[in-house]
Amino acid sequence: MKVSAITMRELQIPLKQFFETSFGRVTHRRIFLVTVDCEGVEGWGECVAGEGPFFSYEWIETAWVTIREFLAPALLGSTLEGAAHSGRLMGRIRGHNMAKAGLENALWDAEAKQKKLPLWRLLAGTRPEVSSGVSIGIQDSHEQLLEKIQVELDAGYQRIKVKVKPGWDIDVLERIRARWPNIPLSCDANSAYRPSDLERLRKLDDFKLLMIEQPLWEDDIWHHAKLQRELKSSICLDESIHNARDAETAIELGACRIINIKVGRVGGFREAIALHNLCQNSGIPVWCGGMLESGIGRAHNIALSTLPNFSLPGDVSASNRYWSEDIIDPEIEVRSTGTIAVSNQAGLGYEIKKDLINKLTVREETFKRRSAIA
Ligand code: OSB
Ligand code: MG
Repeated sequence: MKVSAITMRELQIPLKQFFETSFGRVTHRRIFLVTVDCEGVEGWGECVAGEGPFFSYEWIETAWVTIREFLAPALLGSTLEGAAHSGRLMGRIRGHNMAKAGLENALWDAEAKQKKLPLWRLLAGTRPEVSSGVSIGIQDSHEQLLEKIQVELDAGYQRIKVKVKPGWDIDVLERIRARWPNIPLSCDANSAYRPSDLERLRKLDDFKLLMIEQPLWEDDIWHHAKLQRELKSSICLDESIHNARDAETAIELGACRIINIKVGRVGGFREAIALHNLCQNSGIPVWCGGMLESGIGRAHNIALSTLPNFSLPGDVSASNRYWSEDIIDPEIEVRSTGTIAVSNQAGLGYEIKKDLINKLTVREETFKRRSAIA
């Protein structure tokens, strides 16, 4: 496949409801779409970098300039055996995994379309449907949170994850467990605790949680290993894992028993699959994380979730939880069994609503071989 053009688009879309984590609240998403043109076949990707450098150092502006200045020039005009080979061309650029993943995943979509295969088949997925859970942000009151949980349980979601931070944790979990003693429940701290919070973390340990996600620093593995020894609950790492080697380190040190795979965080499908395989061979279950994606990133996440070791429900849920109208057709829907059926159409498996995308676009840049055209 030959890469003849790359287009970046920023869309601004309001969330139906704000999403708050320990690192802040977002009310509008800046959605960053990447399109590649490969011999007339268009592939779509989404760069999941956030509105600011809070989840990780990457954010939309660093991703935008890194693609413009380094990653797009590395790919343009090149002939690739397949999307999996794009990483080698981008390898000289250190870090910036979300920027790389936006491009690589667009190439996977193009390759799947060229081969007339559903993307999940090209990734060697095995499941015709994937299990869906929800991630519920910090709310203004306990009552609001309980109401939201009720709505999601009624919709059939297989697992509830709540965001926690010191002060929005023990009381919240007490209220939840008082009402639903046995639902599959987990919590995600997004690095809000320190080892000195051990007594508080021991209290979280008493709520029969499926896992405690990323309690400590976003760049730490060692202290998570020390903490895991102190807790009954499984630690799940998210922010700390950027590639299969990080996972190897974490598993060997005993820093977690579960890993959340986000294809953006690890730099694309090639590395996500390597990480998945490593975990599978080490007996570590994985699940697919979410980054408040539009339908395009969501479709990529669904395809990835069809791999066999995605044995826990992911944070990939229905479009209508986030958007009044999604940019793909049909929108992502979750059945009353808490599962998402996988599309068997070629590529991503969904139609792209170009008119809606044009309406929501606030900036756009296209690069063709050699010269950049704004
Ligand atoms: O840590 O999993 C996270 C959203 C933004 C940044 C980080 C995270 C999240 C979520 C939301 O938990 C998952 C989703 O519904 O997309
Ligand atoms: Mg997380």
